[in-house]
Amino acid sequence: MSTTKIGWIGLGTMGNPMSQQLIKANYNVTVYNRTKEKEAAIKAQGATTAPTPSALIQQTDVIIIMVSDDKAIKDIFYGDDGLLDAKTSGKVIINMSTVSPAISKEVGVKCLDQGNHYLDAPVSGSVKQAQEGSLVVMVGGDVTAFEQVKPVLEKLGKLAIRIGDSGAGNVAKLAINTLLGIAAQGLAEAVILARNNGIDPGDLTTLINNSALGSAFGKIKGDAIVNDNYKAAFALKLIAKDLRLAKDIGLSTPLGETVYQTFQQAEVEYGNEDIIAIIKQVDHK
Ligand code: NA7
Repeated sequence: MSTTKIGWIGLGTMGNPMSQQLIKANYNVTVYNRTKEKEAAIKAQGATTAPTPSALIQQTDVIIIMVSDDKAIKDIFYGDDGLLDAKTSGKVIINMSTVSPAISKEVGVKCLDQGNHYLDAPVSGSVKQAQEGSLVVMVGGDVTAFEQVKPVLEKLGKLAIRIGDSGAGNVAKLAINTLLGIAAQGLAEAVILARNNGIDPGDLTTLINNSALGSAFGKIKGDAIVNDNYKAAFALKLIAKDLRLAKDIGLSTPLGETVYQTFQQAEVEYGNEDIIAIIKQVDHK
């Protein structure tokens, strides 16, 4: 068993399989989730639990956070019994959630004042990659802290690279997810154009997947369209959130603006469905 004690906060769609990877890799893992029922599965695999973020940081060395958004980060750091309440130093806190660069810079400074390091380390990849430990991890923050936790990050991802100072990981992630939104809407619009002119969507996606445009994303989402399966692997409301964050840091280009508008509108009706439910929004136009 590794001697590094891991504290894990956030057992949602991504956090649950990711934290399980660390148990499989023989780390000692302590978890905290706001909704306690979600702790049962990982407890059954050998994790212990902490009642609050403050208790969790005191018991562990490396704290990994995988929660929804900036609000969740604020609650976890600044809330009663939050991470910043603890009198403890020498820890590395890794925030793998997709949040704004601004919140990372803000809590990064607070962590340093506390005597701890903060890294922003969002991931590219979905549930399948989380289960396989094959995510792509992009890190912003202190070089030495990054080198210290790199072996842990490499259990979660096939690639973990530091790309700059605090907030840099968040910026890279927002750029990638802008491309993701454009790819989803682009695939949806191509299928609609073909279908409206008598081409079977399954035939079109087969052609796309065997062309130079073929991709893992296109294959999975093309199958989802053909099978009319919009169960969220990556919830549409999350990409809508990411596009808002991207807009906050300057997204204003033609495709960026369009995809931003389309996803904000789609979120109202299809927010809890998968990102590729964007096809239902553009089909209504
Ligand atoms: P999920 O499945 O929606 O999970 C979200 C997690 O965040 C879950 O553990 C939530 O706890 C937790 N959460 C949300 N709000 C709060 C607050 N206010 N306080 C504490 N904990 C909170 O998201 P995913 O796993 O799909 O995605 C995680 C990130 O990766 C996200 O940034 C994506 O954009 C990418 P709960 O169980 O609801 O109590």
